[in-house]
Amino acid sequence: MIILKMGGSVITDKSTYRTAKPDAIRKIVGVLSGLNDIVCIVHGGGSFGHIKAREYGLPGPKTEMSSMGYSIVHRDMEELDLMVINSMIELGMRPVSVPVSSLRYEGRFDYTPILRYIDAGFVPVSYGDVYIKDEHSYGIYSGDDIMADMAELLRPDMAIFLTDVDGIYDRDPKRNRDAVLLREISTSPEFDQVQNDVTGGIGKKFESMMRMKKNVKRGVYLINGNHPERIRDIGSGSFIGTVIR
Ligand code: ATP
Ligand code: IP8
Repeated sequence: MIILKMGGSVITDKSTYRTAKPDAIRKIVGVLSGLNDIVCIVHGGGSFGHIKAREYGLPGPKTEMSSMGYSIVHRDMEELDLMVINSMIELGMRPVSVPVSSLRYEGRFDYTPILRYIDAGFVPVSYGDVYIKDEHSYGIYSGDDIMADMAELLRPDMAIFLTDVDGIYDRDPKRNRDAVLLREISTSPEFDQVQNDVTGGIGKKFESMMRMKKNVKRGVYLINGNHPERIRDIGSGSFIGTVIR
């Protein structure tokens, strides 16, 4: 059993509002459609989530402005989600979209609909999303948080995160040409602050990955989503990526 998150850094251009990378989505789905143990897919927001969230004060207190932002961010995330869903259907998968904004009851997320879809043979797809936190405030639940929750519920063999770099490095590989890829890790490196990300960037992602490792049998992987075929190399000597166990 595998759960997988397509990161916003690989399926969108994170610096330009509402800009998807349809070829990257198709390439990833092409590999996923050939695996028979994918049970749940999650995707991030990239430029469909983080840019407007920041602009409208999300996460944060309920105001006229943030309420408008809530609708816009959710609409944009649905648009990105539809691209993922369309690719999956075109490649013969049976996806069903389950947004977490509709799963919040009494201060927690109720994942029963996702579990029902898995039991019925569908591949539920969820994504980082807005949610009503309480009477006075809105939250943003990251795809990384959803992955951690799924790991706890499903106890999968593997959890795979796809981003636009080869794995976890000792420093941001985009800013440091001599950054070193960490192939197997158990403690946190120093992470640079990501300015355009309302859910904490790579540092927060690493925390979620660490949190979930006890619930994942074979390991939590971070792989370059521009080379999704590397998923098939997991466990072999030629594998390129990072595993946390
Ligand atoms: P989203 O939250 O939109 O779904 P994502 O899950 O794809 O995005 P990001 O939060 O954007 O992931 O994190 C990936 C980015 O983190 C990479 O583009 C990389 O440049 C940056 N990064 C910073 N420090 C590191 C590091 N030490 N190792 C790996 N990546 C790093
Ligand atoms: O991109 C947050 O999810 P993430 C998405 O997985 C939004 O961190 C709506 C900003």
